[in-house]
Amino acid sequence: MVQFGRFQNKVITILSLTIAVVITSCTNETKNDNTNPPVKTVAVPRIPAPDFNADSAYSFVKAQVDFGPRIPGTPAHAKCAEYLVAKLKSYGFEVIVQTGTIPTFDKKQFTLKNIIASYKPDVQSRVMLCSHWDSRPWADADKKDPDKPFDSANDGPSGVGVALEVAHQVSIKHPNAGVDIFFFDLEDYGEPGGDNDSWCLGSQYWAKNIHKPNYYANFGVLLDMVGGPNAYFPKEAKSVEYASTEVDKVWKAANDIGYGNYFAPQTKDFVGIDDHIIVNKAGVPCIDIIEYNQASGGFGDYHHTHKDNMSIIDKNTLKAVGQTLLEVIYNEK
Ligand code: AHN
Ligand code: ZN
Repeated sequence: MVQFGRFQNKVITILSLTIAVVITSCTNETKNDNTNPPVKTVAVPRIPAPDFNADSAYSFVKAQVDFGPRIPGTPAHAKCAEYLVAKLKSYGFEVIVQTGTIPTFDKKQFTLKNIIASYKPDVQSRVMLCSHWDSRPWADADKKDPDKPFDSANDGPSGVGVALEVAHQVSIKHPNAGVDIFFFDLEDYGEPGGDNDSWCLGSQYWAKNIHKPNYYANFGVLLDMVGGPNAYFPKEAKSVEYASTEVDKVWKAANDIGYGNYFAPQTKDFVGIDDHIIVNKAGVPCIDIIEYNQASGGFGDYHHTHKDNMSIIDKNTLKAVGQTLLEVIYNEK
């Protein structure tokens, strides 16, 4: 048997592709006498990703909202954690619940629960998906009842719902890469206009207490407010700063499969703090898919208001984001 090294294999692959191109040129082209053959580009074959089921993702968003606001310290929060853990386990993921006692800016204390789930934990090449699963305790951006809780369907559950449906598809058709899903707690308990450190308490805790020695992923994608109708996802500036290659990869995948109307080429700097910044500082390149509102030049008008409920969750947006993620995951070497 002749053994080929990696280099020879590459040469053989390139030769075969060239032969294939020559054959197709001969059969498909009408003959012309031009001595310069037409320049051909060979498309890299994409690995078919499974279909992301937006109805299923929507039902996962609704299931969270149906518990009531998932405010730290409440029964709804505790029950939702159980639901998320059970769901991830049912898809064959290995689940760790990281707990810690965390003080908040308003001098309270909560038991934080970061839910960390791994598919094929021993595979080296890994993709990380993250979202926060807690609800902000107050609709403090609303003129009416700013101190009351709100459903928070897009802020938290949309990202969690998309990630759960990715987990569901991964359980049916196995990708080559490993997949880690991080549901961070206590992201949204920050002080309005206050210190950045008052936000993202779950991811900050994880960064200081990494769940596994030497944990690493090729890159991470944070999903934040990924369910609004006609959502506009520009390239988020901090993501570009920390992980421009990964931003370009995800945005290209989205455009390749027809979701260029959601994933726009512009870069917008509108996120002061979010979990991806903490993950980047912990050493894993991480990008944020987050809705930008062109009218306000910032977050959507529902953000931290009573408008953020199931009525603003659009299956088409969940599909655009989820299908893009599957496209990236199944093509990850
Ligand atoms: C602030 O609102 C300060 N940062 C954005 C992080 C966030 C909150 N995303 C959803 N809710
Ligand atoms: Zn929020």
